[in-house]
Amino acid sequence: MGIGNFHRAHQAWYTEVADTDREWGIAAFTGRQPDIALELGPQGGLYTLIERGPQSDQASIVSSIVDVQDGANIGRLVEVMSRTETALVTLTVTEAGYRLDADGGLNRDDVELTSDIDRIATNLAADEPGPASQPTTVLGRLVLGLAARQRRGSGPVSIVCCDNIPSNGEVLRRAVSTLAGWVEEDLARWIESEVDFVSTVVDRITPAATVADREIASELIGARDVSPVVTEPFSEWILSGEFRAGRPQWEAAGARFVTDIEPYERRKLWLLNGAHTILAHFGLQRGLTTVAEAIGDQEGFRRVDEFWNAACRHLPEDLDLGQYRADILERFRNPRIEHLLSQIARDSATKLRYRVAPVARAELRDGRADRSCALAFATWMRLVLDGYRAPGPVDPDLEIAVESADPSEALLRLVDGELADSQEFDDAVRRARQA
Ligand code: CS2
Repeated sequence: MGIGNFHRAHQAWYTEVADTDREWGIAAFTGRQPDIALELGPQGGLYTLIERGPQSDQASIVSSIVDVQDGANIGRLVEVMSRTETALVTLTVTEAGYRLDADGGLNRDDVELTSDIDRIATNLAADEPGPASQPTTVLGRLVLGLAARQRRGSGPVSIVCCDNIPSNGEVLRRAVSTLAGWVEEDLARWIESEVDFVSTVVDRITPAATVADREIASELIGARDVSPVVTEPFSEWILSGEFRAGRPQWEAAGARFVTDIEPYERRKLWLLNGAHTILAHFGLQRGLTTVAEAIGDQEGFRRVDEFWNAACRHLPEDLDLGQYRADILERFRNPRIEHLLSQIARDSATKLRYRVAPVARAELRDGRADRSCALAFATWMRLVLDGYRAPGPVDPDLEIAVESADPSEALLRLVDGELADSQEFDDAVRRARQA
């Protein structure tokens, strides 16, 4: 579920490389918009993956996606998910796609989500479900697919969350079980016993491809491709969980399976994604466009470095953090990867919650209101209050916070209640806003 560039540069590529016997195939469903299905469908799911190194491009054709569908095609989703041979559902729908609140629970005020409860119930009761009974949220669609699987007795399945959320498997388990329980207690119980939720750390910088990239791809492969994906050579996938229904041998393509994933999650979300979010707001405010430009700016680098120092105080030392930091810098500086800051600045409230807030909270517990974290919040607030909005759908909660009597407090609360309750941190953010 979710067939954006990242899924195609990551899980589809791992499956392609690992599954040399061609035992597996991905039925891919778009998320918010059907566009990629319209592009990829006529190509039979095939596309070029351009690995863009600092010096040159390398192209390969990925063929692991065997069926491409508009996510709104619920009938097809239900049919695929209820087949016994369907073993896995991966999700790449962005952090905000899960519609969680600041405490990590399902947002009960979310109208789409609550409407999905009725839609799922109506759908399950109907012989031929009509359009009004089609869930529209990712979680709603997933729950309906699982209900169909339960009814057909197709056995266990693994759900593999591939979005940048800490404990993403557990978080998804809670969200899916909660939503399922609102529909039907029995379904929630079946999910608890038959569905494996796998936590993962995913990493591969994948900027949006441009029109020029289509030509480059077509030239490299000697055929027309309207939907290539550009990515960096680096890639990482760490997974933790059960796969009762089986899985491709992703380790053959470099994936790692671990029992304790938490330290890896923190390392990646804080150091790489945290730096991205800091650079995005800082760079946009300075009139910069790409990550490479923002990290090339002395002040941009300084802000990241200070934040990393704070984050590393709360990471295990045996994770080779010095090397990890050096590698990130090299990846960010890849001058041929045009990673737009505006792409990263989407859904910033949710991103700050997972990437910067945990470091700020850990520092507070040690008695410090960390300056680099406060500055990260302050820079975002200034940008938003100056009227900047990243391309994409309007976030009504953000607009309410901006219009409130005390936007500084309201924006902080939108990200993290604990930080907003801390007088010390709130003061530090206000000081940073004035600096
Ligand atoms: C980025 C991520 O857009 C963003 O918020 O921080 O997409 C980042 O590029 C990936 O997580 C890299 O693995």
